[in-house]
Parts: sequence; C-alpha cells; structure tokens
Amino acid sequence: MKLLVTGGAGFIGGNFIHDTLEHYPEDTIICVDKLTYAGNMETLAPVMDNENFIFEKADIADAPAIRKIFEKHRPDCVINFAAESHVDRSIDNPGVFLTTNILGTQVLLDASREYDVKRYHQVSTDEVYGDLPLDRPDLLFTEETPIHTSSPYSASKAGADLLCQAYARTFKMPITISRCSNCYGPYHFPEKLIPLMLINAMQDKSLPVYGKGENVRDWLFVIDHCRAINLIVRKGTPGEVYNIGGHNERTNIDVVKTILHQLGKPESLISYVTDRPGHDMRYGIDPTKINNELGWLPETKFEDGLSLTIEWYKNNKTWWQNVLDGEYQKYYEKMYTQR
Ligand code: NAD
Ligand code: TDX
Repeated sequence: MKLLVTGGAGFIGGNFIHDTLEHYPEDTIICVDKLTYAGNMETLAPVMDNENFIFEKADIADAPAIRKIFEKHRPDCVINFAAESHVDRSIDNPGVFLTTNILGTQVLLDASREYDVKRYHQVSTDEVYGDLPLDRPDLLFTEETPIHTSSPYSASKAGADLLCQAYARTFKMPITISRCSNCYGPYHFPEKLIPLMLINAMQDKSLPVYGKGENVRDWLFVIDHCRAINLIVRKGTPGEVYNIGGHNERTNIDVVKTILHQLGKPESLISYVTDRPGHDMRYGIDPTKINNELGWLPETKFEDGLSLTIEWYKNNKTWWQNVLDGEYQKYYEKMYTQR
C-alpha cells in the first residue's frame, strides 16, 4: 500500500512513520509536511535512507502543491496528522489553526476525491467533545457524545472532523476518523505538558502548573495510538468514528509529581501559575468500540511508558536542545514570564 502521511515531521506522525515502516515493510510512505516550528527533520532522520520512504515539503492548505503531490505519487491511503496542535498557541493566535486544520483538511479531501484514494483517515482528537466534570468519574466520551468545543484549537479540529463526515456522506468517500486522548512519548515537542515538565526538571527549572493542577487528562503511549490508526485504516469500516484511549486518567499534578519522583528531583520545583483560559476540566475516553470491533488494546502501562519517555529525553538531549535553541525561547518568555 502507498500511504500519504501528512504532519510526519511532528510528534505522532513521526512515531507513526517509524513504527509503520518497521511493521509493514511492504508499504511505501510519502510524508508531506510544511515543517512549521513543530516539524523537525531530526525526527525523520532514522528513516530518511529507507527506500520505502519519501519526503515532500508542502503546506496541506496549498491546493496546487497538494494536487501535484497526488498526481506524482497516486497514494492508496491518506492519513492526515498535520495540524496546528497546541491549545495555548490557539488562544494566542487562532487564525493559522483555521487555515491549517480546516482548510488544509478540505484541500486533502478534495485531492483524495479527485484521485480516488481507497481510504482517507482523519486524525481528530477527544477535545472535540469538550470536557467532563471532575465529580462524575462514571461519565466517559463515546463516539455518540455531542461535539462541544472549548478552545480555538478544538473548534478547528471539530470543523475538520465534521467536514470529513460531510464528505463521507455527500460524496460517498471511504473516510474514517479517530479521536484519541492525550499522547506522550519520544519526539514530543517541549511545549506540551509532559516533555515541558521533564525538560524543565532535568534543568532544575521551575515547573509551571496551571491553576491548581487538578485538571484530568487520559494519557496514552504514542505507539499505542499509532497501532490503533494502522488497524483502523486496514480493518476499520469506512464512515465510522473510533475513539482511542486506555482508561488512564491522571490529574496534572499527579503526572508532574510522578515525573519529579522518577527523576529524583524535589517537589519544590513546582510553581502554580495562572490558569489557561477556558481550561477543559477532564477528558475520559470510552474505547469499547475499537476494542470490540478491531480488537485494539493499549500495550504500554503509564509507568512503563513514562520511564521509557524519560530515558529517551535523557539519551536524546541534542534533539530537544536544538528545539530549545530556536524560536522556542521567545515563545516560552511570552507564555510563562510573569504568568
Ligand atoms: P505536532 O504539533 O507535534 O506536529 C504537527 C506536524 O504537522 C508538524 O510536523 C508540522 O510541521 C506539521 N504541519 C503543521 N501545519 C502544517 C501544514 N499547514 N501543512 C503541512 N504540515 C503541517 O502535533 P502532534 O501532537 O503530533 O499531533 C498530530 C495530530 O494528532 C494532530 O492532528 C492533533 O490534532 C492530533 N492529536 C494529538 C494528540 C496529542 O496528544 N498530541 C491527541 C489526539 C489527537
Ligand atoms: O505548562 C503547562 N502547564 C500545565 O499545567 C502546560 C503546557 C500544560 N498544562 C496543563 C494543561 C492541560 O490540563 O496540562 C494539561 C495538558 O496540556 P497540553 O500538554 O497542552 O495538552 P492538552 O491541552 O490536553 O491537549 C493535548 O491533547 C489533545 C494536545 O496538545 C492536543 O493536540 C490533543 O488534541
């Protein structure tokens, strides 16, 4: 199969490419990435010499460029990971989220329709469901939970998700959608909670916890997310939405303390800072459908995945130090100084 994977120089797309080339050696992957601040060619360095891998630098919202790539490679399957993915940045500057996440998806859908791809898969998110209350642990997001968004990021992802459903119905396109919970693992950009806290703790810098740290996220090791997507595109039913999550809910403060504990650093590094506006309280995924229909189950326990992730960041300092050296410093000052 020829897979066109967008956003492969980012966190989840990069892990997906590594894992897929290893486990499906008969497949070819064409990675399309604009290389924004979040795209990193060092993430793709381990596969650049693989004869089943091709890299194309392009913006998914640039219709002529995308059409050219489809004409050249004629993919069987398109998997759209490319997105502006950080909630805090979407609060600071929503515009680019709409362009990439919604218009970019439309461009990919149009090209997939024109070139008759056999499967288009949209990597959506559990954030399209909004949030759940802290005092109702019995409530979980199912695929039937109404879309109800909180941030410009989640609204833009919901727009893309709904557009995919509209194309599936109107144009009878073979589209699947996955909505996954928070992922963590190697190659995660340092702006997100786990890598940010890990890298700051390793450097004895303060750990900025929003509000009281009581918000809950449902954490999944990134490779478990990648394997679920491979199952969906190969065995999932067109037209269906699949939730992905592993029943692993933790408060942010619990996650931060676990990281400090594993690194042998003191809790005095924690600093409570001004909360995120519109901060979603709790996410909790019900993964019954993907368990029942495709037999997917997460393979990595949180403690094991976190240890593996910590080891990776300890052993790959050049990867994250190069990221910290660039524009990231300006972002960090803007977001965190005097917060
Ligand atoms: P990321 O920010 O690490 O990577 C995004 C990648 O997309 C980067 O390589 C970037 O260069 C590329 N990109 C951005 N704009 C582009 C454009 N206009 N054209 C082409 N490429 C562009 O994101 P991530 O955390 O790997 O998330 C990947 C996908 O998974 C996103 O769609 C996100 O919404 C979704 N998701 C993420 C999580 C999570 O916990 N990280 C959970 C559920 C769903
Ligand atoms: O410095 C911080 N301090 C803090 O307390 C940061 C960056 C985050 N937080 C909190 C906010 C959230 O409650 O940690 C939690 C996780 O934050 P993020 O890592 O920014 O993730 P989240 O907002 O939950 O969104 C993530 O999961 C769903 C991804 O970034 C999205 O792309 C995905 O769709």
